Amino acid sequence: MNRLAPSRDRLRIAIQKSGRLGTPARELLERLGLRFQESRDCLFCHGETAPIDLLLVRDDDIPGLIADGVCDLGVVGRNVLLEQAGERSAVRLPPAFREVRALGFGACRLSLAVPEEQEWQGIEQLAGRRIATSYPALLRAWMADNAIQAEVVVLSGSVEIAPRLGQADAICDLVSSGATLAANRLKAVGDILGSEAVLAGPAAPFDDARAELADMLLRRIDGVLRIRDSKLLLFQASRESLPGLLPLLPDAEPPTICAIDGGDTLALQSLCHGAVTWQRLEELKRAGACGLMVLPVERMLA
Ligand code: PRT
Ligand code: ZN
Repeated sequence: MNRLAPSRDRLRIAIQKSGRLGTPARELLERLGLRFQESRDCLFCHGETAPIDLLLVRDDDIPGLIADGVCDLGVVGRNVLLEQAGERSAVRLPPAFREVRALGFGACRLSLAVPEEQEWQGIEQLAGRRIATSYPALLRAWMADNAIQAEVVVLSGSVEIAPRLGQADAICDLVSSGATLAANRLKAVGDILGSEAVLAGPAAPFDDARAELADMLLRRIDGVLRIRDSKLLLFQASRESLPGLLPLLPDAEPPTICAIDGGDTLALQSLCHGAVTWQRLEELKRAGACGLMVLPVERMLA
């Protein structure tokens, strides 16, 4: 049952109110050209630039809000989305949400870790042990896939401290830099999921005006993702140095080339998707490029 009547001609996106994904999700929406009316404690922000409204919530609520039709799309960690999908399937509920796009921020891993001093020979060592986690559905699915029978100790937080408190022999928790594991004298021994922020949507497609709005949003997201780390590289070179230069362009689209100075000198411009480092510029210079310039790409419409 929907708790709020869904508005069929406006799209509603949920993002984390605070926490790790809140700010990057807002920055993404801003880059998509979306602005919202805001008041400080407001959880619902009316869209000013498009019929797309914003809901500010806890990340754990996002999959359920999509399942209930309260919101249409949400930005949430893949770990949360898949955990809740696993919980639904364990009680034989049909799939209600799915990952629509990986968004390239909030990267982390759901990892298994054991005390540093423990010798590690392989995952068989986990058999019969207690593993503490906040992600029981994902852990159980991984255990089933790997034929490991262990006791799952479900904790809602402070998972890393469980081995030292004698609550568990190993843990399964999110890791990004690894500093928290190290601070708790644990070592990662394997990943069960690679995660990042994703755009989540309902399992079934929209059948009203929201379909077009969602398509428009996805086109803009794809444009933003495509140019996220892209740079425009401009330089000049002689015609004969061209074959040596082209392989050095970092993950580049075919360059636009103009002949100048009567044809012997070329002016090149190339959209590079890889990092254009100082080192790479120096390599290009050694291979004959001059007047090298790297420019940020603001918007692109293919
Ligand atoms: O309040 P609300 O319920 O909305 O937020 P929350 O506290 O439940 O979530 P939050 O903001 O901590 O995380 C939101 C999402 O960010 C997660 O679901 C992940 O998808 C993603 N993310 C990315 C992370 C991390 N990196 C991360 N490092 N989420 C949590 N951590 C924690 C981890 O649990 C561990 O305690 O950070 C610690 C480890 O970090 P390192 O850098 O020391 O390895
Ligand atoms: Zn949460």
